[in-house]
Amino acid sequence: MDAQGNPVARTVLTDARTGAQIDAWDTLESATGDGRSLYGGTVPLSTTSTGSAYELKDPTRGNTYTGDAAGQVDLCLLGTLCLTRAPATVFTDADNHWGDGTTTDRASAAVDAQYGTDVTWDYFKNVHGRNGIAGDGKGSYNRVHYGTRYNNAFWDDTCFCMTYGDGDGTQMGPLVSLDVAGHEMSHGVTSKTAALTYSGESGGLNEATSDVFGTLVEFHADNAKDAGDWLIGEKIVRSGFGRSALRYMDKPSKDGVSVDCWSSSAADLDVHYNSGIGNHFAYLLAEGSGPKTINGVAHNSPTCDGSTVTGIGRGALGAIWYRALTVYMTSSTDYAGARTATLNAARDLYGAGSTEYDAVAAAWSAVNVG
Ligand code: ASN
Ligand code: ZN
Ligand code: CA
Repeated sequence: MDAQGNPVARTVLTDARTGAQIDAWDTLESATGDGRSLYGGTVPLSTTSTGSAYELKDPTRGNTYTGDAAGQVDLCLLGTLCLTRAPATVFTDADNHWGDGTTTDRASAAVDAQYGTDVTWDYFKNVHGRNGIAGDGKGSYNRVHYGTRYNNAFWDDTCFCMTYGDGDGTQMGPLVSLDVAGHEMSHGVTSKTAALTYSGESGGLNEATSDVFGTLVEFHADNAKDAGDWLIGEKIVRSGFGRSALRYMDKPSKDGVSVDCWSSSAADLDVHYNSGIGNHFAYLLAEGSGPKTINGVAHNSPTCDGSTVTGIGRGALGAIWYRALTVYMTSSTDYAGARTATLNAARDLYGAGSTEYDAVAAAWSAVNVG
């Protein structure tokens, strides 16, 4: 193990007569490859050379790797108590050029998942100074091709890993897009920080946190093949799904199930629906109210109180939300508490009475919080 907890296989060459060390080197070496992804074009990949082949494992990002779940499913009791985790066999490749950009090659979805993990790692490291999901430099892993026609992806604290289905092909394709990868990995960040309880309003904030960072990850990638927008899952939905994305952060109610505005019954909703309040706040804070075309995608955000909100940009949103999440929110934080937490964060970062501080207050008021 090195200082970061990464496995190191050291080969030592010794003089057979004297036993003296002649040379020593690490057999696991970082190599630069590339992959043809399903959604992001050809992307660079940092992989591990084993000498005879390459593994889809990134020594520069805590040995985060991607494995093939090969259609297996976990065995769980009561929905959550999982006795076994299907082993994921790390992908290997002979020439370090991975996938073919289509589902014909099982490695293509793995390229997207590994790329999504890379970009998310870089986003948290470069923008927030966070070294890995847990902040300890250690990587996680991805399992792709989980189950059969499985229309979901999820983060699991117990394995510290992400799991992706291939979708049923009618409603969804493989769930390995950048925003979904960023969403799932951010559940790991939340669990290691505020640990927002996954029900009621705190659950909505947990989900909103993942949508916010999943979106900021998508923007951070700056990949023209999957440019940033405030939709979640626009790359994975198919015509059978009946709409263009899983969720719409500018106006969450566009999905037919989420809410745009806080009310006293918000806590009763599924966490993927009352997250709309937090998503709507985040959009308004970054981009402002009214119509706005971003990377060719039309957005249009209303306010619940008829006010006009002027956005302060995605960078300020990310800084404020991250500080609120890691310093001020706790497991039981609700929307009123999130208003206080983000105002505290904005005060720390920009000062009380700053444009940013006032915008946080205005954006929460615009979604009926406070
Ligand atoms: N994809 C979902 C999510 O991450 C899975 C779940 O319901 N937990 O929120
Ligand atoms: Zn989620
Ligand atoms: Ca998106």
